Amino acid sequence: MASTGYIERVMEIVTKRNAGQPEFLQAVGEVLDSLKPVIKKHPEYEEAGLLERIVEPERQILFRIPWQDDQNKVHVNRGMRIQFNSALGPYKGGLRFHPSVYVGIIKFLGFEQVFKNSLTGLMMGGGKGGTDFDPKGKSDSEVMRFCQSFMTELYRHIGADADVPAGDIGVGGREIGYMFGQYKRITKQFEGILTGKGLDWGGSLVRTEATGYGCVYFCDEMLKGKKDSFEGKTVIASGSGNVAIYSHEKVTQLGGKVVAMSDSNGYIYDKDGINLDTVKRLKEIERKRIKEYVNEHKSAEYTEGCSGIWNVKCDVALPSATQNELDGKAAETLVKNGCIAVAEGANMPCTPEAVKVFLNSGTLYGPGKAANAGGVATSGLEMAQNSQREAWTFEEVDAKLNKIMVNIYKSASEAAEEYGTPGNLVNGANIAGFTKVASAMMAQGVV
Ligand code: NDP
Ligand code: 2IT
Repeated sequence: MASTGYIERVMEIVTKRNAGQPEFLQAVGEVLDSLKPVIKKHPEYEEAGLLERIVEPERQILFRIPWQDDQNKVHVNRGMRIQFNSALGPYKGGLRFHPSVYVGIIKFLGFEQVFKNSLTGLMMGGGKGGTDFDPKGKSDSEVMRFCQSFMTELYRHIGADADVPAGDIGVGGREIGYMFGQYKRITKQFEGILTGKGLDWGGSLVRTEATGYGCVYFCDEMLKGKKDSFEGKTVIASGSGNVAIYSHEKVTQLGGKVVAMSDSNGYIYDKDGINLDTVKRLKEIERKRIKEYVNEHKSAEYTEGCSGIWNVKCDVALPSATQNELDGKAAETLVKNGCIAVAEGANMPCTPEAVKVFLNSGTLYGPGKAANAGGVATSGLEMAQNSQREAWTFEEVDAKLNKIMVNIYKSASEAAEEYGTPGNLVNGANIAGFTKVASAMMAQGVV
């Protein structure tokens, strides 16, 4: 028998040890809460100190990133890579470049990544990295010099079979290219040490689209469970970055209409459906603000402030910008307006209060570690292609991505059912992700 209060005791340790890191405590608290029935079934986990180990990163690397702007002024940012858990494979997870980045955010993301990667069924451990550098308003040369300085330290900690970073907020194809070039220059090795690479030099087709497409595939599975589909649905996809853009693309292909998108300044609403070509050009090429959209589309309105987006009436919400962007009040508004499904494109975009509202109201709710796992899954497929020195077709990768998302939905639903909370994909995803990592850690001894 596991002694009563094991989970609570572990949470106490985590709270004490990680004071001042609310996002990390939020992510750990949610997972531990789901694990109660699993711990009851596996008393041996307590003796093995399994939870104490799983909540502590294996390694945390912090470093200085000095770089010079176009006026030769020197700036110093802080870089970090958190290698959270390698029970299932090399550390894998993105790099975030955003001024809000500090250890607590990267730790929450690394912790989530461990279970997300497990859910994909591919052999990947979990990690995350980043910096408080803000790429907004910087020239290409400044971003290049920054990326080179970042990699000048990071290169010694990563490797195709050790740790394979990728993109996240503020890191896309441009940044991955600059970092890959610097790694190659320092080590003279052309290796798959990053994913999200360009298609001509080792990248995988569908990686750019993967998180958004995967999130919509996942949501489609939730809808199918209710004999429903995206056909004719009105959809909000918050954010206007990589995840929001490709969610929009797939929703549209499946017969839905995305009417609202945002950035950190505000949101646009277009009742006719947002024109994706305009958003792609503004965001991917010109790197402009979303409010510029209304200059080109008279049917659209712009509202200052991004949190107002949840007041827009919709059938399906895909929060795809950042953590805690959708709170309890926003969730109540969505439910009141008839929203039937929420799938998290972003990591932890819904606050715990919002999650409660969705679960209690019977709204279909797909948590990020399940719904947005398509990005890292396709990174795993990129690693497989790199190892084989092969490149698969778009159709091949897309079919594999779809199958992975269907499987994630299936294993989360089945685990939810098996452990007594049918339909609760929060519990289901946490349990299904955890059990694989836990049994690997048990087999690998106290490390
Ligand atoms: P991008 O940098 O491409 O886009 C981020 C979008 O979110 C932008 O529109 C940005 O607006 C907005 N945003 C970022 N921070 C904030 C903030 N603090 N408040 C309000 N809006 C904000 O990033 P991605 O699309 O890649 O990532 C979005 C989310 O998806 C993140 O949570 C990420 O962790 C998650 N994710 C990404 C994956 C991927 O493969 N890229 C995989 C799985 C999850 P602005 O331009 O104004 O900053
Ligand atoms: O949060 C995530 O899963 C990502 N940013 C993608 C990570 C990856 O390694 O592709």
